[in-house]
Amino acid sequence: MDDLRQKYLDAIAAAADEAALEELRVTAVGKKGEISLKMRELGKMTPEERQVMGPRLNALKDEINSALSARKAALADAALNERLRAEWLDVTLPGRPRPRGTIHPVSQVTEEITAIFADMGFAVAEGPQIESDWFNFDALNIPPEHPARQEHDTFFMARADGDDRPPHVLRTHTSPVQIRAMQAQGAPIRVIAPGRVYRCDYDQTHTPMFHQVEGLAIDRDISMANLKWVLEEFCRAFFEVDGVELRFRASHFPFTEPSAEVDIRCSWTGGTLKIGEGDDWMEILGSGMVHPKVLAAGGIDPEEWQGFAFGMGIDRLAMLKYGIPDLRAFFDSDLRWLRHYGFSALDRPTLHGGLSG
Ligand code: 2U9
Repeated sequence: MDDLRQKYLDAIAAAADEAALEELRVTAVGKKGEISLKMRELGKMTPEERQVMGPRLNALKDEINSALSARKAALADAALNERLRAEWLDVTLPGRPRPRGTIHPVSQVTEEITAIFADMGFAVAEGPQIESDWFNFDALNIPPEHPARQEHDTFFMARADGDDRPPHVLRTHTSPVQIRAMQAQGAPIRVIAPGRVYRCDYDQTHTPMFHQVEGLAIDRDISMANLKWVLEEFCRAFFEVDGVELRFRASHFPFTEPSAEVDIRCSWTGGTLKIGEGDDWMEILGSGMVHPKVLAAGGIDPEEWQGFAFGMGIDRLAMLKYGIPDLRAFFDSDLRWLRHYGFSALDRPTLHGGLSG
């Protein structure tokens, strides 16, 4: 009996995990375990022997059961302690530093422009930056021999040797986006297309990649008067001056007829620009009524529908609104410049936002 006791108590003390403990429980005190079998032998004993052995076997069974529970609890404690040690975390450490980047002025101004036109019911349309020459030129009433093709300083994509099809181009304006939008949605339509455009030109006021936003509104009875109101509302909201005054100057673009360039009243005194006052005029955008051929290229019947379009340079608007002197610095990725001219991620563009927001 003592040997049996010692054997099991030693084995329990040495058990490394719960599975080993369970195996020991079955061999010792399970239904067919060693101690249970011994208890069955009580029946074959004399009453005197039974009176001695019965209580001793019961006590042994109890002792083994409590040794099993104690060992099980000790193993659970050890496992918990190990987890607490391994997964320890100092919650008093300072948090991670905030990212130090800023919103680029071009992104900020794009968001501001989008918010203003969204408020007037314009959706945002997007399209590829590598275009076929049909979408970039032909559809916009710029046929191959048209002088405007040369003026666009186009970047051409290479074709494979022996492929005689006209090369793709880097879009020179966002207008192809509106052709695609017209084809996909039909009329009526009201969209703006902000995005990157490319022209092979580089000097103080030109970079080979810049940003445009163009707008298009097509309906049955849209006129130049609607164009004028939309652009005035836009300028009022964007430059945050109630007294904006615009001047429409007759002009020419292949894709609009009639066409107008739009100037804004301003003053330049002491090198600072003030919008809405003074005796100077500054050109800020181009516009017009969409040419019937352009409507047709977009799959819209010019006998039934008409509308206006406009275009402006986002980079230049950003320079004017936020007093940024040099266009080329926009694309230098100079962190000191970005910290100076960039915007906090917490600044949300709103209709009343921007300068005062
Ligand atoms: C479609 C039909 C007509 C978009 C227009 C202009 C006039 C314009 C310039 C302003 C400054 C480009 O960034 S800039 O150099 N844009 O003067 N853009 S009308 O006309 C469209 C566009 C798409 C389907």
